[in-house]
Amino acid sequence: MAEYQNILTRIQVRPPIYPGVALPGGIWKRSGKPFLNYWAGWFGDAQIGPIYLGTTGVFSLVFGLIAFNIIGLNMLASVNWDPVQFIRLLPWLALEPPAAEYGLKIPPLNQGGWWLMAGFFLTVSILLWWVRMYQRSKALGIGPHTAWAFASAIWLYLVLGFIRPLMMGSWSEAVPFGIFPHLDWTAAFSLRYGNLFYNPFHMLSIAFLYGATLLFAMHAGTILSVTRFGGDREVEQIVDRGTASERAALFWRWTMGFNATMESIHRWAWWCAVLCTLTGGIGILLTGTVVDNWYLWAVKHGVAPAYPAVYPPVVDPATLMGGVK
Ligand code: 07D
Ligand code: 07D
Repeated sequence: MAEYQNILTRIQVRPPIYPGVALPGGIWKRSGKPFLNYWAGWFGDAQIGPIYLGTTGVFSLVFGLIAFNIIGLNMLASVNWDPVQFIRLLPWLALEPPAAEYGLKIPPLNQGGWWLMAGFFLTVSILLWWVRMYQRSKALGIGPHTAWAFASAIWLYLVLGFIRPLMMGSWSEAVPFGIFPHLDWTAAFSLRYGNLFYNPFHMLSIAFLYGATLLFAMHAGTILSVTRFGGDREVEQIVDRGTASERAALFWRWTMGFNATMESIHRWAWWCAVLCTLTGGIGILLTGTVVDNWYLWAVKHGVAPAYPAVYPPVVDPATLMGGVK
């Protein structure tokens, strides 16, 4: 039925405006007068605000804005402060990390110093936002599951831009800021280290990425398919079995002989998502530090066949280049 095939929320939930439970004392209050918004109601809850920023929230935004400005102004400077070229060329503009010759030293501002500074502010901002998520879940008396999932993404981010460059002894190993430049970095990284496809942790990360997508499609599809029986009101369904939840479970048992439970599906999804960046970070950390060429590694361990002898032998590029190790 067409009415069940809409990407937008079909029911506008418009209860009386509610500011949330009373806050214990403290210097921070919730800010913003709450109001109902019709468009917000299409995507989620129609009520906007109030928001609780708190110390970590305010500082996270301040640090994030500083990083954003450093990156933006450097990009603007790179097109001679021309706003038209800035917008036209934005996807190609970059703030690059220092060159290899600087190692881990602090370079002049316009030779990577700005990159280092932007990275510092962005990292502090992201870490403060993590603390804020953790504290807000504690304050609400709920589990810190979202904070730990975010921590897994932060782990990959820190490996890419901080931990691995430290272990390699050079900031030049890190990712540049920029839309296409960071894609160029990703492709170059794979080529430099002998094809990331042969990195087993890249394989795991991909399996969890695909797994998370598949599970989300299955779960979201299942729940939407039983909204006509109230299945989207999951809490009630858990205590009040027999209708939507039961049908959702039976659908999968009849389709593939096994079904998740209302709880387990969320644990599966959480682990798939978290393990994607967790294994990914391990894979990146091993690259260049422990394994220099994933293709040669794969040949050595019987994963990939060696190129036939008719071709000249494969030479590890690390032995040819004046790298920074
Ligand atoms: C939908 C939630 C909203 C978030 C959005 C992203 C910025 C960046 C800053 C111009 C799902 C906001 C974007 C704040 C603007 C400047 C300086 C999340 C949603 C909409 N990437 N990546 C993108 C980041 C890495 C790779 C897009 C960040 C690694 C590939 C966007 C990081 C590698 C492709 C983006 C990061 C890598 C992308 C869409 C940090 C290996 C794409 C992201 C902090 C993992 C895709 C043009 C998205 C694209 C894409 C942001 C790291 C590979 C610009 C912030 C170094 C192959 N990346 N990325 O929707 O279209 O995420 O690129 O680590 O094809 Mg990336
Ligand atoms: C980046 C976590 C950090 C993000 C944070 C968010 C803000 C702003 C703003 C809301 C994404 C900060 C947010 C600052 C918010 C607003 C407005 C998560 C991030 C903290 N790969 N590959 C992966 C595939 C190839 C390469 C992972 C597929 C090639 C490199 C993933 C293919 C080469 C790296 C994956 C493929 C290559 C990866 C990323 C196919 C290029 C990584 C997981 C089909 C030629 C990263 C171990 C993720 C990794 C990674 C998928 C191919 C290079 C599973 C499907 C062979 C260098 N690749 N890849 O969740 O972990 O990222 O590798 O070809 O570093 Mg790959």
